[in-house]
Amino acid sequence: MRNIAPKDAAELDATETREWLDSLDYVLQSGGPGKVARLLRELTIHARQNGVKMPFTANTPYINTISVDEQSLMPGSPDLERRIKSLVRWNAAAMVVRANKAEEGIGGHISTYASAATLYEVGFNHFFRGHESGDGDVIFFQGHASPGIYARAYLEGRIDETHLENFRRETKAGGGLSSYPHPWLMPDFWEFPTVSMGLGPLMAIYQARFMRYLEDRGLKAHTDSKVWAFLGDGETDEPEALGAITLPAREKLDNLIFVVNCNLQRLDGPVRGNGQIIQELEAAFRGAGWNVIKVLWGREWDPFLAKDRDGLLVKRMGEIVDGQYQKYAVESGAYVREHFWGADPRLLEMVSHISDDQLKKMTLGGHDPIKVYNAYKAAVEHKGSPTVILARTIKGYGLGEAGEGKNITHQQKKMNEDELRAFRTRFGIPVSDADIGHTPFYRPAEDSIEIRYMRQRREALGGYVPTRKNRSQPLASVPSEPFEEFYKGTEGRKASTTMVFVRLLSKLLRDKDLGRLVVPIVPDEARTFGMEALFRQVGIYAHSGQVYEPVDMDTLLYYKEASDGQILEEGITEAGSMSSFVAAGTAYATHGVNTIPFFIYYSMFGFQRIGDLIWAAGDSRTRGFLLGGTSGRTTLAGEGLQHQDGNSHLFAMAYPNCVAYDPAFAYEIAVIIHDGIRRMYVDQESIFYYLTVMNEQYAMPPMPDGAQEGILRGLYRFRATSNPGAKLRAQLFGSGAILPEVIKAQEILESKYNVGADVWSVTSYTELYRDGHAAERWNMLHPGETPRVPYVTHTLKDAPGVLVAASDYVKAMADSIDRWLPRPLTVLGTDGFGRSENRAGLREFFEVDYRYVIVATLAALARDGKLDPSVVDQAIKAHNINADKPNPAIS
Ligand SMILES: Cc1ncc(C[n+]2csc(CCOP(=O)(O)OP(=O)(O)O)c2C)c(N)n1
Ligand SMILES: [Mg+2]
Repeated sequence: MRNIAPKDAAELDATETREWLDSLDYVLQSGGPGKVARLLRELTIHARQNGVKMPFTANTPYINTISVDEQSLMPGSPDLERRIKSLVRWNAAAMVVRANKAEEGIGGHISTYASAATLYEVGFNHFFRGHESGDGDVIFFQGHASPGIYARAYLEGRIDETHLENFRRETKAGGGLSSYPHPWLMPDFWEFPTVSMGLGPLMAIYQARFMRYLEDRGLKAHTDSKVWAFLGDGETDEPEALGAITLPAREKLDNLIFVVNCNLQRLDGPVRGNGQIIQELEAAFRGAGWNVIKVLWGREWDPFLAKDRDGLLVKRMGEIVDGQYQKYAVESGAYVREHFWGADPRLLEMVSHISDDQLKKMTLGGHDPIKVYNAYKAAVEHKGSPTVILARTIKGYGLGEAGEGKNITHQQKKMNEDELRAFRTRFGIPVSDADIGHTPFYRPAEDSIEIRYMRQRREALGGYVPTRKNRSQPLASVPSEPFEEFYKGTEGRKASTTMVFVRLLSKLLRDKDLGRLVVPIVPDEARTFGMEALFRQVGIYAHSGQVYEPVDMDTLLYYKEASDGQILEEGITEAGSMSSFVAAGTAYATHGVNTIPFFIYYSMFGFQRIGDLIWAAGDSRTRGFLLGGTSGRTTLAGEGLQHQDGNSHLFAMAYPNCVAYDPAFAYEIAVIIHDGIRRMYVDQESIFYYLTVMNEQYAMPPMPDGAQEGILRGLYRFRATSNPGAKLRAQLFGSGAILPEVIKAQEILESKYNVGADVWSVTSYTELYRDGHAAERWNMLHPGETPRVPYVTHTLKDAPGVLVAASDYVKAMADSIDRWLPRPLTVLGTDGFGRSENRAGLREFFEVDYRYVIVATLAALARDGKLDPSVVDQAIKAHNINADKPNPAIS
C-alpha cells in the first residue's frame, strides 16, 4: 500500500466530504427535504448494520427550530400590540409595587410576567380561543404570572381599579384579587389552580386526554380546542411536571401545547447555571415523542445566522452555559462583544459594523412576537403529537436596574422612583414625572384605539379568557332505583363495603340517565377492588380501541379496551388518576358536561401521597367521589406498615369542601352517595366526597327507621340496649369495619357484665366536628340569642352512661368531638405504624377489637365510681389481654 502523507490525507478527506455534500445538495434540490431525510435514515441503518457506532443525541443545535424561510407574516398590528403589551406590563408592575408600598408588603411577582409578557400577549391577540367560539381553549396560566393576567383584564374592562388596588387583599370591600389562580376564590375568572408548581402541567396532560375521552364517548362534539399549559423552566424540576409526558405522545394528543418560559432562572438563581435547561428539556420531550419547538433568538439574530456559513456562531451559541448567558443579560453590549463574540476573531468581525448598544438590544426569541407567533402557529397546526415550546426569555425583562436578569429578581416587589421612571420611559407609558411616585394605573380611554383593538381581537377569538362559568344544566333529580336494594341489607349474606360500592357503581352505570355520566377511575387496582366485571360491562377507554387479541378473550370478564370505553384505567399513577378526577369533576364548568367521577384507590396512597392534588381539586370546585379502598389500619390484613391506612380521615378533615365518611353498612353507602349526587349535581354545590371502603365481609343489616339524617350528619343510633333499665349504662360509638366489633361488645357487656349499652354508628367525625364548631362560633358572635346546639350534643343529650368510641382510624378523629358530648369520651383508635398480621392479630395489637371495647367501657364505669376496678381487672384477664404490652402508638 502506498503511504499517504498526512497533508494529502487531509486533502482527500476534504474532497470526499465535499463530494458527499454535493450529492446531498443535489438530492435536496431534486427530491426535497423529505427525500434527504429518508436517505439519511437509510444510511444510518446501513452504517449501524456494518458496526458503525453513532453517538446518541436527542438534541438539535441551539438555534430556533423554525427557520426564517418557514416563518409566516404576522397578522394584526404589531405596533398596537406592542403598545398594549407595554400597558399590561406597566399595570402589572404597578399593581405589585402598590401592594408593597406599605411597610408590611403583601408580596406579588413582577419578574415572572415581565419575562412572559410576549408569550401571553401573542396568545391573547391571536390564539387563545374563548368559550363562545365553540372551540374554547383550556388554558393553564402560570401562577406567578397572575399580575399580568389581571392587568390585561383591567384594560379589557373586566375588572376595575378597585380590584387592582385590592390585589392580595381579598377580604376588602368591593372585592380583591387572589394572589394566584384560584377558582375557589374567583369562580367567574380562574379555571385552574397552577401555583403549586408541577400540578398545572400534569393536570393539563390529563385534561387534554379527558377532552378526547368526552369526544370519543359522544359526550361532547369534536372540536379543535387546545389545552395550553404555561410553566416555568424551574418548575420542570418538579417530578409532577415531567412525570407524565410520555402519555400525551403515546395517545397522540395534538390538542396539547406546553409553553415553557425558559428565562433560565428560578427563585434562588439559575435553573442550570452549569448546563442548559433548554437542551435538557428538548432531549426529554423529544425522547418522549413530543414535537419540540425552540424559540431562542429574536429576529435581530437572523442576519448573523444567515451569514454563519461555517457554523461558528451556532457552535458558540451552543457552548455557552446558562449561568453565563444570564451574565450577558445583565452586562453591557461591550461586555457581550468581548466575551461572547470575542471568542473568535471571525465572530468579532461579524459584529464589527454594529454598536455596543445595538448588540445589547438583540432580543431573545421569547421576546419577539414574530418568533412566538410562528411557534404557536406551528403548534396549533401540528398533527399527531403534543407540542412543547421552549421559549428563551430574560427574567424581569424591562426592569433594568430594578432586577432584570438578576438573581434577586424573583423576589423583587418594590421599585424606587428612578427605576419606575426608567421602566415608564422604556415602555412609553404616559405617566408624568410628577405622578410617578404614586405609581398610578393607566388605562387609555374606552374608545381609544388600544382598547378597541383588544376587544376586537377577543371578540374575534370567542370571548375573554380566562373566564370560568358553570356551563352545565343541573340534573333534575337523582334516580332512586339503583340505591334501593341496599336499604334492605343482605339478609345474612356477607359482603364488604367495597363489594357494596362496586355493586352500586355497576348499577349506576346501567342507569338510563346517570349511567353515561359516570366515570370510573382506577390506578391499576380494579381487580383489587373486585371491579373486573366492569371491564366487560362498560369497557376500558382506549382512543385507538383494542388493536390486539387479549389473552383472556375467551373468558366472560376479559380485558376489554374500546374507543368508547368508560373506565379510565390509568395505570399505576395516583397523581395521574387524580388529575383525571379533576378533569372529569370540573367538566360541568369546562365543558358543560356533568360527568360524575368515582376514583377508587388504595386509601393509603391518596391524601398522604397526592394530598396537594386533592387540595387543587378542592380549589378547582371539583365534584365527584374519592373512594379510599382497602382502608382501615386493622381491616386490611397482611399488607403492613406502608399500606394500612388509619390516617386518611384525619387528612380529609383539613380539606374544607371535602365531605368525608367512614361507613360501615351497605345502606349507609347508598344514602351517602345518593345524597352526594343530589348535592353536587342537582343542587350544584362545590363539594367532593371521600368515602373509605373496606374489605372485611359481614352481613349487611337493613336500615333502621329514620336513620337517614343521622347517616348524613355523621351519627345515628344503630341499636338501643335491650336493657334500658340497667344500673350500668354506656353509649358505644363505632365506625367502618370496627362497628361490628362494637356490636359484639354490646352483646357481651349486656349478657356478662349487666351493662345496658346503646350502639351508635359514627359515619363521619369530620361532619360532627364541623357542625360543632359552626354552632360554637355562631354562639360566640351572638351572645344574647338562644344558643345553637351542635348536632352531636343534641342527639346525645339524654343518653345515659359512659361514652366509648372505637374506629380503625387515629384517636384524634373521635377526640375531635369530645367537647360537645355530655361526658368525656374514652377513645380507642389505631395510632401508630401498621403491621403485617391477620385481622384478629392487628385488632389485638392496636387495641380496637370487641374485647378492648368491653374493657374500655368497664374502665370508664370504674373511673366514674360505678364499678369496682377489680371487675376491669377480671375482664382484662378473662379476655387474655396483656396489660403490659407495648403501646402500639409508638412501637
Ligand atoms: C410546589 C411549589 N414549590 C415551591 C413554590 C415556590 N416558588 C414559587 S415561584 C418559584 C420559582 C419559579 O421559577 P420558574 O418555574 O422558573 O418560574 P419563573 O418565575 O422563572 O417563570 C418557587 C420556588 C411553589 N409555588 N410551588
Ligand atoms: Mg424560570
